[in-house]
Amino acid sequence: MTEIHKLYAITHSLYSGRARSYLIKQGIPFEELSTGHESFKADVLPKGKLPTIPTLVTPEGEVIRDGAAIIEHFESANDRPCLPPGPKQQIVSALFDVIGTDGLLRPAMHYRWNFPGDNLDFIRYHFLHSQRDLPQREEKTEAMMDRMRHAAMIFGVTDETRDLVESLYLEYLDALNKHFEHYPYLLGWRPCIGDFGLLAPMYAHLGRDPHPVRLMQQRATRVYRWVERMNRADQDAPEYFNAGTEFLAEDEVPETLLAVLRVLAEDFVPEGRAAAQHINAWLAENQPEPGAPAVGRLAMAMGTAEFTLRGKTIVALAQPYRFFLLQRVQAIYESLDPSDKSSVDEMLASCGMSDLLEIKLDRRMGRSDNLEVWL
Ligand SMILES: N[C@@H](CCC(=O)N[C@@H](CS)C(=O)NCC(=O)O)C(=O)O
Repeated sequence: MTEIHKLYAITHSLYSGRARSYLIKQGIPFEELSTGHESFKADVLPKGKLPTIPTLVTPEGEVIRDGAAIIEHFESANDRPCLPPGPKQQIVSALFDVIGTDGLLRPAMHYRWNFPGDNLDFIRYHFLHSQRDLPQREEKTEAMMDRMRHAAMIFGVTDETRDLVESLYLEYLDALNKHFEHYPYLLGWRPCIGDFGLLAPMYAHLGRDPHPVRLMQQRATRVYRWVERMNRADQDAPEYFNAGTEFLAEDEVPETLLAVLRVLAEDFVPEGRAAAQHINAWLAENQPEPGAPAVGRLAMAMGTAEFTLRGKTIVALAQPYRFFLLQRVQAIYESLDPSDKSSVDEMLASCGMSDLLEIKLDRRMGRSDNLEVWL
């Protein structure tokens, strides 16, 4: 038996970037394989249940599907190296994890799919080579790409909203760039869970596809450096001359990071409210059995929710996964004593995120047999 983990993933996949970075940073030896390998269909999928990446196979043969579950597998076994000690920092870390994996899909899809002149050949290479060289490979590539091309629209980018999506992204990018003037990671000198979540959209799409990566390099060099840093095992912070090694002391959440959250709150909060309302109506109508899967592929989506942002209407896919991760933020809050709760309340109010503690689905979600399920 080998000690090497197998990570089924691929370079251009959004969610893969999160798990890969975690394995790199934690020094966990792994080999990366695409799902085009025979072993994926034959051995992994029956246990992973859905053909999504990342999916991890441990040296003992355990299969773990889903980036959050992969990270949790190692965190729980190793004394939680990526959980900051303070309550405010824990909340911020968990919040960036949700925002990264679910709150930045709109710009990620927009900058990948709506700049075909710069991006298309590059993207096609990756979709093509994620599969074996079988006769229908070209056809399958086009079909896969068409399915994903629609994703930009499904998440709310249209001719009417495009300028708005871009302005919001650029404001966020500028704010994050400013934050990294002071620290190499979100909460100081080492990555927290939130860094990995945030890397998901910031690597494969926004920090690697030709059009958006140029934008990032030219406009937000420090963000680009963070993306590089998150893919290296060492701290990779030579440009910080006072570097420490830990999370910031005394549960500090820098004002520069709150400024990032303030921009992100503008769509994340109203979108969350609208999606919760939509999914709650779906739950009331469909009454899924306890244990029924709360996850599917894009095609099996529950529909869209509508919200207003800076005077424009955005219609975007409502996905339960956002609330699965939001439950974790809310659970951290619930576990706090009253004085910690009030300092968290004050922090969230200062960046427009207070409502997130209240936005909930009428049914909780858990995980069973590699699937998110309704409890
Ligand atoms: N919740 C999962 C989502 C994984 C996911 O949707 N991955 C995409 C690639 S970035 C995928 O495999 N899509 C294929 C499909 O949905 O069929 C995670 O965080 O790992």
